[in-house]
Amino acid sequence: MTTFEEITPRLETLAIEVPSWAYGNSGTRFKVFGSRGTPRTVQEKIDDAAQVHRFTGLAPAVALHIPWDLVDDFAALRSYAEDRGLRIGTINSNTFQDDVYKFGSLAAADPGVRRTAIDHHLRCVEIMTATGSRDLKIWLADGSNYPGQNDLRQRQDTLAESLTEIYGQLSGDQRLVLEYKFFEPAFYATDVPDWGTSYVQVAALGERAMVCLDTGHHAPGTNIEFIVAQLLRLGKLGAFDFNSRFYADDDLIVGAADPFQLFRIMAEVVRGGGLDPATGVAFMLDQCHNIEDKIPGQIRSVLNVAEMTARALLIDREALATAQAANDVLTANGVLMDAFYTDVRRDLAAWRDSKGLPADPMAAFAESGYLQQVAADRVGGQQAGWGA
Ligand code: AFD
Ligand code: MN
Repeated sequence: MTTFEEITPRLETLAIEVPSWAYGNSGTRFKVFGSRGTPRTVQEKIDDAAQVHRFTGLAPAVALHIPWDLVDDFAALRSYAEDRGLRIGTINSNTFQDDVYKFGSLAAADPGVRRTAIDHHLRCVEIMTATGSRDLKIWLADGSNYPGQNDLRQRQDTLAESLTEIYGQLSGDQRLVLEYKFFEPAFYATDVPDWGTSYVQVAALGERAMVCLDTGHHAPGTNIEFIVAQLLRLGKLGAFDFNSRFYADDDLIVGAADPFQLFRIMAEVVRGGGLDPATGVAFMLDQCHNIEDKIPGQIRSVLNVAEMTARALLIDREALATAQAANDVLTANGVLMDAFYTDVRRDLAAWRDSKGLPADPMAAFAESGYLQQVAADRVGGQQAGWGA
């Protein structure tokens, strides 16, 4: 029987990256709701992100999105973040919001469009060097809405050529993580729709190209933890984009829609060695808080990941292996469910307290008055959002 005290050394290695864009206004294609105190600048987004780490102790990095977070001096921005206890994490490219990319970007048929998209990514690599970031995350909206619109096969070759040039610009321990999504905004075919396509593309590039798994990017019913197990086995799980969904890419608070699925995902992460920092898996959140307060939404997300990770670490692996080897179906399932049903919230509260962190981060943040303060301070200017 594994005790909570025995798992804390591994739990403490959890380092979640919060997304800068979660602090801006976001929404659906129907409406983006603003809220008082929303950041106007990337510095204010970093101020908000620092609150999540301050209250949880498990979110020491903030991922940036380019061009939304463009500044003149990224070395200065790196210092700004570090002065607030954060490092700048993954640099997310954006080739999904400019008119030039109407028919695709890195996979576009037009070589001029591809050049523009490649140059955008080369700029992102320059920024990575200034911020000390390890990962360049690429998510492409490239695809088609109607059969016949694109040459599906040719676009794979075209994409490979574009990625090869970008990959060639990486240096040191810099990596490229390629994210897949089965639909949206393209509705008939997406050029990187599934983990297999991402894997094939990154395997062709080299050892510093990895797959990014966004938990909201699968068809309903997909066994995501199987993909986690497989990518860890292949040494190609580079990053998660954590969120949860009921129907599509809803970008809701991770664990909110299905805590059991998050537990099963973390169980495969633990089993596959993904929790070991040396394995290099980035645990990023990729969420939009359209109707709930953004900072508490991020705090809740970090707490959900920590809670399901703790439960996954409590799985009695010896008993599980014995039952599996004996084809003892019900015992094996029971061992897993025992860990899932273990309420670790009091243990986590005591652990935080022992670290000088608030036992109840949500209540502590609410009592801090931070939201009221920024609502009073951040008057005027252009609130950050999807397009900002
Ligand atoms: C959108 C995309 C994808 C990407 C994110 C940040 O669906 O998940 O990672 O934007 O660029 O949510
Ligand atoms: Mn994502």
